[in-house]
Amino acid sequence: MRFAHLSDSHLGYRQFGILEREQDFYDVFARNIDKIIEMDVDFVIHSGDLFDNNRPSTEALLAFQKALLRLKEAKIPIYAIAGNHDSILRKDALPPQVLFKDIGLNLISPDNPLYNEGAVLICGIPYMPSSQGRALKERYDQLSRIADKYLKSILVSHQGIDKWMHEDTYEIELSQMPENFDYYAMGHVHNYVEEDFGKGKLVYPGSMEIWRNSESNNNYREFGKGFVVVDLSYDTPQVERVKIDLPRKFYKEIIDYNKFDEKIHELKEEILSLDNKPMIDLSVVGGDFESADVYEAIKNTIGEHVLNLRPTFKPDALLIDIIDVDPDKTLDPRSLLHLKVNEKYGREEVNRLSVDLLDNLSVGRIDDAQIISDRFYKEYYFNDENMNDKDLENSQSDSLDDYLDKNIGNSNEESVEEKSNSKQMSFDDF
Ligand SMILES: [Mn+2]
Repeated sequence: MRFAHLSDSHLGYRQFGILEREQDFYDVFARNIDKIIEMDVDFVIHSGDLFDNNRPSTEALLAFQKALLRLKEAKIPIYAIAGNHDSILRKDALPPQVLFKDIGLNLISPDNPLYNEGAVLICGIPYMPSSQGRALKERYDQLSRIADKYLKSILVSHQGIDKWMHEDTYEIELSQMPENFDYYAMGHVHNYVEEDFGKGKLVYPGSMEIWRNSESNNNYREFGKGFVVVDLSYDTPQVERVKIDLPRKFYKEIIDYNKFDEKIHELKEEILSLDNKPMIDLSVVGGDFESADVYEAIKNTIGEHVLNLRPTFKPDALLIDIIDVDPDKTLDPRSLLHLKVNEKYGREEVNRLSVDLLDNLSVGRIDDAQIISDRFYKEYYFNDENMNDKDLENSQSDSLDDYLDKNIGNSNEESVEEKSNSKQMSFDDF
């Protein structure tokens, strides 16, 4: 039994507001689907961030509809979960994926977390923010108990695991993951990851396109972008990386000002040989020059042959030791916030809450931020031990739906007011 595993297609993303970049993401997605059909797999798993946001444009919806209909024609079923980009936390709100259920999308959701493909269990949970890490762990364990009853099982999940995430921006530690699945079909990390884990393999296929410039990195040069094909007929799943060419080249060039004329013309020659206009990150360093003059010279030489040009200038006068600073790290607002909140409160769950709130509030997801706050409050301030024990006793594997329903919550949960007197901590603890 062979299946294709892909993730993080981010349909609808328009990098730097450039229309061609939006189209690139659609083209790449179609190329991945072409190749999957050509390889004649038994089914497909998509591990989240199918769309770049939870209100996709018609173009983005159409790009997926086309792919889905082609898979359907080829009689290849597809299973998918929602990622952090394309999920809606409010309980009764409908995620965009729902539009495709009637034409064949098997959506793995809190209401339908379990599927069978032949004798193989396919199960999972949509993205959960890091402030709900404890609940996430419980849900993994629940699915793990169900997997025990199957000969082969696949866990589908869109989460950051500590080993592959920046500092503290993960939701779960590798050591907390259940170990009895044959294959961990992960999404969220945009680099390619293939790891022996538990009984089998854990794979992040990575993003399908370069979603942030920083993804044009060593991992990309080594593994490319694309998907994997997994063969489950062996004791340990066999994983084959399938690279899909991107429509556009990314350059990250550093030019010594003393060789500027020579280098910029070499670059121009190379660019002219490409089919599509590239994206260019260009730093001019060293020497004595005016940034504005060099900028003019760059624009006049290659400006009309590139899709996007991001120049930086570091003449001798500015070359202190800024070159060693990793801008992704030090200026990442999530890391900064995490750091600051940690200095003030020193509590990991509060750090995580702050980052979750930033992620949602900064893109206008007010409702989701409210839900995250409510859940956090319930998890850490109404943590009634009796109730939790009872929940766990009652959670038979066949009542997973009820269990998830109860735990994933329901913003108007019964007992908030009743229990408000039995709290264990107060907000003053912050
Ligand atoms: Mn993603």
